[in-house]
Amino acid sequence: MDARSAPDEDTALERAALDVLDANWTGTATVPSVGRYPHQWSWDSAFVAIGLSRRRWSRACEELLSLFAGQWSTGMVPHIVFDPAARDSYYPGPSIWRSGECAAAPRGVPTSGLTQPPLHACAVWWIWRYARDRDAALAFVRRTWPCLVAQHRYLASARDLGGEGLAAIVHPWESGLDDSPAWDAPLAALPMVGYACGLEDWRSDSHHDRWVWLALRYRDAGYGPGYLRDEHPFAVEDPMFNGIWLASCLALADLAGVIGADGRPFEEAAERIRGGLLARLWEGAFYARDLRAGSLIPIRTIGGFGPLLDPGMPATVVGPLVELLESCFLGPSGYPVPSCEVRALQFDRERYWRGPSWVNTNWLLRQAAAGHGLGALERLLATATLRLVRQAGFRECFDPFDGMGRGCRDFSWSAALTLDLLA
Ligand code: 9WN
Repeated sequence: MDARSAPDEDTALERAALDVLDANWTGTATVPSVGRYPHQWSWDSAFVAIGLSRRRWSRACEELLSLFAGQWSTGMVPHIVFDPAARDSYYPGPSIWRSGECAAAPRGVPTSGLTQPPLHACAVWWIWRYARDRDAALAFVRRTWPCLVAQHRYLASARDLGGEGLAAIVHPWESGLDDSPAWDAPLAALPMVGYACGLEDWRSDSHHDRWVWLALRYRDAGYGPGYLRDEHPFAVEDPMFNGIWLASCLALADLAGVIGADGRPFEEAAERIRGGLLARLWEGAFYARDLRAGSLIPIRTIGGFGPLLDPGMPATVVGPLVELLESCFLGPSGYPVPSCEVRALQFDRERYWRGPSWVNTNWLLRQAAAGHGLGALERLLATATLRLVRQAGFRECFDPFDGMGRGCRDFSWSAALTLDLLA
């Protein structure tokens, strides 16, 4: 059935999505989920702003402005901006990150010390594009422009740990794809035993302990760029993070035209990232590069499709990528797109980024398909995603075989991006 064929159903779905977003709105930002994630997350807010831009334009602006209130003086946009009024139910919370002790962090706005995929320039472009009040839109672009430029400058300087133009993530949480099997090997290689963080000795082998250990180590080094370059044991060039960064560079080049700034530096940055992706992460498919091990991580995940977000990717790369998507991700799953190649040993249909399908990555791939003129793929991804939320609701993620909802309910980006798909 065509998932877009029934107007009454569409209206009901739109209403339900707006209800979720209203319920998750704190007055200044949208939390991903009231119970499980009671603060503001960075790339979640970008997706929410995109979804709201055609329905609640001013709130889409507020969403990004409240996120930028947490931006560090280095330009880093933190992956969490904490709401001091929220129940302290999320771990690790502000008392673990201790951003207030770091001179670069904003005063009075507790944040994490990590970042997340830099989708924000794309979100600002969306807000600009769909504004009815063109003066207000121009004012918004002018206001956010310095934040976006600083964010991109930070990535190009402090995060080019490989020295070849790509940004490195320094923690799996920075990828947004937290427990992706792509991070198993670099996590397993962490020299954890013997490091006492003040809370306890680390002897556990669980992913969660390794995530926290890594965050604490970075914190104890004062969140410094020199430490990241020379000592931090986790540094990975991720194709999804860099694909999103590239798309945002192109959005910045377009936004430059809006405010009469020079867009060329951002076009050049996009070219540099494209060159880095092809030279460093492409080997018949895109893989993440473990900078500490000095090698590619040989597992194909949803992250490997991030570079498709670049409309300038050559056909010699787009062709094989689409073939891979169709044969190893779309074909074997009834409810695409699984977050890990279905035949991989690490694939797990029940565990977050190790198998389930997600609305946000479906939406990103749909954008990518549109950018390459792949109309059939674009429609398939939209239809499949709407089918998921119609059948299971705005869940955090979905079983790729039977479409059953997984993770929390009433999840903001699932609702927000549904609005965009219905628009
Ligand atoms: C850690 C909020 C975030 C998303 C991530 C998702 C999950 C957090 C967690 O939730 O990560 O940042 O506690 O697992 O993996 O993509 O931004 O929705």
